[in-house]
Amino acid sequence: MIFEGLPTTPRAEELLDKAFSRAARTGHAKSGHEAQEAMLRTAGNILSDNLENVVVSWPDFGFDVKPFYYELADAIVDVDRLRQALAQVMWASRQIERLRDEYTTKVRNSDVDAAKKHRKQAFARMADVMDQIEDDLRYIGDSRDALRNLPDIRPDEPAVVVAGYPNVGKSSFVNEVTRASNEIAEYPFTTRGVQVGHFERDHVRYQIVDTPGLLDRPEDERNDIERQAVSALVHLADVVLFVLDPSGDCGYPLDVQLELREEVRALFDESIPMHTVANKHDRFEAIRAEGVDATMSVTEGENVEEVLAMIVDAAAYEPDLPTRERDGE
Ligand SMILES: Nc1nc2c(ncn2[C@@H]2O[C@H](COP(=O)(O)OP(=O)(O)OP(=O)(O)O)[C@@H](O)[C@H]2O)c(=O)[nH]1
Ligand SMILES: [Mg+2]
Repeated sequence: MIFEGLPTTPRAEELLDKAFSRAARTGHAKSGHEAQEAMLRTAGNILSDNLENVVVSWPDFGFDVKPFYYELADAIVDVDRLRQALAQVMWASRQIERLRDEYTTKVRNSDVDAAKKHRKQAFARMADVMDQIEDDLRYIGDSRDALRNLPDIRPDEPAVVVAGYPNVGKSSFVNEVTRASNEIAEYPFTTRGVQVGHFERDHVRYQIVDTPGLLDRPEDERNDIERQAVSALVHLADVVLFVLDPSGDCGYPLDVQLELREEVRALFDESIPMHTVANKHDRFEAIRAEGVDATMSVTEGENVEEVLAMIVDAAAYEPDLPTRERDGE
């Protein structure tokens, strides 16, 4: 995952403290012009190097970040704002280098008292620059914290998106089929998160996405983040599994659940297959609804494997095979 290794972002205050206290130590070890010059160089270098490191630790959103990840990232943070913040921090790094060089010349060309004044003025101006990017550093730090924990969603791996009203058994199903891989990652799209798990069939790794409270609401009740999350999911899905609970234990009558199914169907491209499974078969006899592809009971372990086989078939994933060299080449 491209955002995984991002280091913590220092705060402006923190960097200033570090730069000025190291500078003071360097200054103590010397005297006269030399002390002032060494202080300038130390503080200037620490600030500009640390700021530059913040920026270069990020992938370049214009080049290195694939559209899919860009969209995911943009669902969680404002990528434009983040890119602006990174540009500001780069500017600050250069600005502090310029101040370092400008004042080094001044310090060298003046008497000791004036040299000290110049050095102090340089520090004040460096602190000003740091003040100007205080919010940018905070935004970068918050973005890093939010993006670092994105689970490894891979656009090139087949993905099953599981939808349906609350309490119908979506998580029960996802937990059951991902038990072997024993890892489900949280994705902070919504207040309740989106979970991504994996399972393997015929040596192909599938992603299965649990979407509590995300797809079970009308479009106009979603906030911006949720809308973008839905849009990312819509692009990711290779197959949708819609889970019904005909027993009504979940608290939603069957006709209401079927209405939601239509809404979910409309969200995804027509080319994306959607299958409907009626869960909690231990709690109802027969289901009278159109377009139900299977029944199962996750808690009783009834038909779960078959439902999985059905969606794997629907995803019809063909791993890329190495293309054979043509004759005559
Ligand atoms: N009787 C019965 N209960 C089930 C079955 N599958 C799930 N449940 C129960 O239904 C309840 C809700 O299941 P969850 O898997 O949490 O439902 P969910 O769709 O993930 O719900 P949200 O996360 O709120 O959207 C739990 O108490 C499950 O134990 C089933 O096949 N039969
Ligand atoms: Mg759940």
